[in-house]
Amino acid sequence: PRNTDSFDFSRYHTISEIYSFQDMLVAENPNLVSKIVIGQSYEGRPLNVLKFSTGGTNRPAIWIDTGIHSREWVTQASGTWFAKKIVTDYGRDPAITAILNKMDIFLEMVTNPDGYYYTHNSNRMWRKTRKPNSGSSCVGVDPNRNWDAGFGAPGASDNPCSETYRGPSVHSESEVKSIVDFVKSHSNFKAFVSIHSYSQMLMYPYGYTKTPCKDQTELHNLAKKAITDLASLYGTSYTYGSIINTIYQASGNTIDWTYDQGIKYSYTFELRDTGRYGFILPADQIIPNAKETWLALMAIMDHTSKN
Ligand code: ING
Ligand code: ZN
Repeated sequence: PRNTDSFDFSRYHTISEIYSFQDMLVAENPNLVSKIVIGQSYEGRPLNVLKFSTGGTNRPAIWIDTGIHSREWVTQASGTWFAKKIVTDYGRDPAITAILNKMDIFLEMVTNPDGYYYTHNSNRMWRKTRKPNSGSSCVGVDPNRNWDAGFGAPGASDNPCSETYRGPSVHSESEVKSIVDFVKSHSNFKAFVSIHSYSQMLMYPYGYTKTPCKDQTELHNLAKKAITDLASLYGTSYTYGSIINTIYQASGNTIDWTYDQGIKYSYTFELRDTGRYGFILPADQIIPNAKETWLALMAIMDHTSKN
């Protein structure tokens, strides 16, 4: 495609197609969208973040990432759809316009680019990063177990061959450390949403402990509102709650770290479906999935901007 209007959101795209989509979106919307390279992956690919901003300096901000697990293709695809939705609706939809007049949105669409490339070219079911592990022939670390939040606790593996290998040390993965450094230096994130698939869930901290987080009541009520809005479109049913009570114990996960950094509205999604197709979700579900998820994101962003 020559522009983002002719980008086909109803199909899955390669990493180079997504990178060129990002550059086209920036070129078409220079007053709203810019691209920030927050680091590079183990194999040297850029870690691109799109910034949606209508001005100001270091405004309170919302972070959204998709594709930290490479095989969860509906998430990267949804990320591209969200980006187009923001530029299309800004100035037309009063709700997103009000949010963007107060806050910035940062969107990392391909959070694990080496893994994403590998799912297209070698193994469709690859989940982890692609960094070799010393002393093992198994490759990669689970980037959703590598964060400094209960690192080493139950809910992750110390075996490099495991799909949930936590890595040799906290933030050992460049794809994780680059976000850590960016979030710390920005220091004004109010919401952080990390998007996975599949299972149809909306979760908040914690994953590493059963101890309820201090904002549990507010996060629970907002999650209920968000999944109710989501279901209003096509009736898709989501469960919700803390990570450990909703899916399983998971230590070193992204949003436990962001929450403990003081980012109150830390959420993680598991998008469609509930297992019929799993990671290999048919492409004709990309747009309906993205549209319903957007309603939940809007609920979270709207609440964040008013609190
Ligand atoms: N499931 C998640 C996993 O990393 C999860 C569940 C999500 C745990 C968010 C903690 C935080 O195991 C998938 N499908 O990746
Ligand atoms: Zn995942």
